[in-house]
Amino acid sequence: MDWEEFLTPYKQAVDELKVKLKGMRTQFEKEHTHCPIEFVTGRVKPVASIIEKANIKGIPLDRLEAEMQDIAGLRMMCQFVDDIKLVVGLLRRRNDFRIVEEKDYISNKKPSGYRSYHVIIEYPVQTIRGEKKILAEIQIRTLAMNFWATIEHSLNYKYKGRFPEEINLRLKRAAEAAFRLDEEMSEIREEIQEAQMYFSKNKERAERK
Ligand code: 0O2
Repeated sequence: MDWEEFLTPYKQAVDELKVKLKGMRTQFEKEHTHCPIEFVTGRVKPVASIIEKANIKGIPLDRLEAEMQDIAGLRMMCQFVDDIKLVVGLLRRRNDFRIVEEKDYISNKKPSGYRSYHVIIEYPVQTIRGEKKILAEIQIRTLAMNFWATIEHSLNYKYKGRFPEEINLRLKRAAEAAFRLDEEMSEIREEIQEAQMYFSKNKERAERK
């Protein structure tokens, strides 16, 4: 398997999608309206992780393109839970890719405590041999959901999912705390947004002087 050749369109897709999704943020900033997107990241899954996941899920290497949805992965972080719906709505209205599946791990959190909204897209990459459609996964989550998932992911790397009981308990409690943090922030959402808008306008005024 020539991994470099296989991953080239995925790298291109991640680069392009990062520009496009970050562009959404810039457009909100220009309008001085509340920006539902805090920041955007993207990555191509490392080869070792692709092989490991393929083994676990029993995906033959010649079926990766059709069956592994997150070789190209984008992440959009939001301040508030309600922003996630807004962002998903914006993604649904775009016509530069097709949504093939949506996974709502916010209404239905995973047994691990993981919460996030996943949108699987089919993205057309333009190559010198014509168009190639690839699958990509956009994860949309709040900063609190991201904090928890990042920590859990690194612990998972160390313990391979077999957490000692103490860590397991702490992770469950941390997931509940992240959920409550999101709820608390939603309660004072309007107050926070007014303050942020005031700050953003003043900053622009100061820069113009
Ligand atoms: P990495 O290292 O992020 O690339 P499914 O059969 O649909 O249940 P699948 O195909 O794994 O399973 O899709 P799913 O569940 O939507 O998960 C895809 C990605 O979501 C994962 O990629 C993680 O990034 C994230 N994710 C899902 N569950 C968890 C979780 O319990 N904890 C954390 N921290 N992240 C999670 P990878 O390949 O696991 O990892």
